[in-house]
Amino acid sequence: MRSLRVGAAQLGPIARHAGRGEVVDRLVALMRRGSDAGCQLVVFPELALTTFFPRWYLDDDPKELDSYYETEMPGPATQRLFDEARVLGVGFYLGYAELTPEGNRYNSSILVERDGSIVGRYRKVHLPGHEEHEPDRPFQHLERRYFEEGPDGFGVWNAFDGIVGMALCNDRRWPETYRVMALQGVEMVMIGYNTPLHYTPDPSQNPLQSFHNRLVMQAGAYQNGTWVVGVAKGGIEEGVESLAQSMIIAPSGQVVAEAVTIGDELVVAECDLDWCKHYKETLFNFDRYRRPEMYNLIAQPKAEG
Ligand code: ING
Repeated sequence: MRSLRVGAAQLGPIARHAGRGEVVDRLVALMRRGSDAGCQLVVFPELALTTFFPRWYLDDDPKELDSYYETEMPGPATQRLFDEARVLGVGFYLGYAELTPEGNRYNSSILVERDGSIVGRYRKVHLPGHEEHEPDRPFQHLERRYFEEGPDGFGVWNAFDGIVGMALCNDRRWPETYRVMALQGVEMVMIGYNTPLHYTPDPSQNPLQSFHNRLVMQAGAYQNGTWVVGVAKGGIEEGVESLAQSMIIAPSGQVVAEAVTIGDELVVAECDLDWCKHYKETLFNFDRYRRPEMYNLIAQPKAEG
């Protein structure tokens, strides 16, 4: 049995002007709790170093906008987290806003092994929300203005004695996210998220946020025979109520552990990576049962215009 003890490190709100130091203190505290609980891996949320800044139109204050991005990873404020990982022998997934030397801006995550080395990096493929300022909204969701769509697709990495992959927030709602990684043998998908409870384009979805969160991650796990670790930044962040409900889901689709608060909380589960075989080698034996020649429409490029 290839057992991986995982900690879903849920965060409560991060204030608009919170310094990196106070945030990294919270991340280190959760990582230490993970270590004390015997975890080899701790999963943090999306944009885990700052408040969810795309909720505001920030073009009038480029200094503030730029302050939310990391130009180095690890950088001066985050080196401490990498050092702690190495000392404790605990790896981690961290969501953050990336500003590359070329000036590209991505909603990114990194995967760090137990020796503190960066194993992989992911840049969010599915960017929700809108591109232009919509002042009538109660709050903005300007990810499509402040990030570019990730150009690298969905990769997997050999780490933690298994095959692991990363996604971010809205990605979890798209079945292709899990399937592309499952076709590469993924056994655990890590997904950080910031999900407001209010969805301005269709408020009828508001009471269904919790149901939809579970639905998509449980389906993704079961239909691809993979573990899924979903980790929220939840609670009321700068006045916006955000879904918590971090959870760890088995390849069967069963929720094996979930958060019970809307603040900083560590949710721990023993994940047997060999459990994936029960589904990958039976119902979802892709080589035997999949009919890609019947699925061409799914991968057709979008019509121009
Ligand atoms: N957030 C949201 C998500 O997909 C959203 C977008 C907001 C969807 C509110 C539904 C309701 O969970 C991110 N960051 O992708």
